[in-house]
Amino acid sequence: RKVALLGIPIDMGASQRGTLMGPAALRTAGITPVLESLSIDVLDHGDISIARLAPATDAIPAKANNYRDIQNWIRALSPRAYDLAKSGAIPIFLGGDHSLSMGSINGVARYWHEQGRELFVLWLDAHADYNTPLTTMTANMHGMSAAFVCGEPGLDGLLGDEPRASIPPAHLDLFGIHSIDPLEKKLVQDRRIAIADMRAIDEFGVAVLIHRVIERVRARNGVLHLSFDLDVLDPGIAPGVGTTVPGGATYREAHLVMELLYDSGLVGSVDIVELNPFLDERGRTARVAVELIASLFGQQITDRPTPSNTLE
Ligand code: DIR
Ligand code: MN
Ligand code: MN
Ligand code: MN
Repeated sequence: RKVALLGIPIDMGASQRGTLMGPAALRTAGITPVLESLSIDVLDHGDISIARLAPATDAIPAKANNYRDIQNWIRALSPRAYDLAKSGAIPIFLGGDHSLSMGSINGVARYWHEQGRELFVLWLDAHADYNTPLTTMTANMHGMSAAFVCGEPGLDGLLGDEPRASIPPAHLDLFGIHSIDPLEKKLVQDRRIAIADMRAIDEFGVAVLIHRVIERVRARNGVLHLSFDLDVLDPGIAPGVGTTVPGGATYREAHLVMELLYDSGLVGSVDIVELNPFLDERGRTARVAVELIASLFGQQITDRPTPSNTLE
C-alpha cells in the first residue's frame, strides 16, 4: 500500500490565520512514521508552492475574501492532485484551511471520472461548507468548498484553464454537522444533500450512519474521498482549530468512523484540514489527527475480527 503526502499551507480561506502551519505540525506529530508502522510505503512530496501560473483575468466575485490567493493555490493543487491519484498512491492532502478541497477533490475527481469510476465525498465537519458567494455571511472561502465541489455556481472562473470535475450533490455526504447558516441550510435542503448531523449521530450512532454511506458507494462501485475537517471533533479533544463549535464528535466516535472506513477499503484519497497549530495546546490536536489517520489506515486495538471486517 502506498500513500502520498502533500502539504497545502494555505490560511487565506479562513478568518483566523495559522493553518499554514498545519502540514508542519502533522509531520511533527509523526504522520509518516505512524503510517510506516502500518507497513505503508509513504512518499512525502513536501509542501506545494504556488506555481508560476499565468495571471488569472476572471472577474473577482463579490463576497469571496482573498479570492486571487485562494485561486492560485487551487489552480496549482488540482493538477497535482490529479497526478497523485494517477500514481496509484492514496494521496493525503495536509491542510491548510478547508478551501483547499476545491482543488484536491477537483483533481481526484477528474482522474476517477477518466477511469469511468464515480467519486463520492464524505465531508466530516462541524460545518456544511455549502455556502456560495450568494449565501455566505462571512465571505470566507473555506465555507464554500463543498458547494464548489458539487458544481454550485458563483466561483466559476476559479480554476482558470484547469478542467472542472464536479460531483453530483447526490454523491456528497455531510457528516457530524452541527453549525449551518440559514441560506446555506436552505441550499442544502434544495439539493437534497445527505446529512448525518450530530442529532442523528446521537440517535443512531456512527456505525449505522457510516454503513449507509459505505453501502451507497459500494452499490455504484465508487471511490470515496474523505474530507476531514478537524473541527468536527469536540473542542475538548481538538482545540487547535479556528472555528470550534461545542457538541462535536467524541474521540471514540471519530475513531470508529475511521475504523469502519478502513474496513470498507473504499477510501481513495483524504484531506485533513483546519489544523491551526497557533491555537493548539502543545500539539494535542495534531496528535489526535495523526492517531485518527492511523485508524483510517488499519491500526486496530486488537486484531479481533469484527462484523464489518468479516461478514462481507
Ligand atoms: C461559516 C463557517 N459557515 C462560513 N464555516 C466554516 O464562514 O461560511 N468554518 N467552514 O470552519
Ligand atoms: Mn470545513
Ligand atoms: Mn468546519
Ligand atoms: Mn450516481
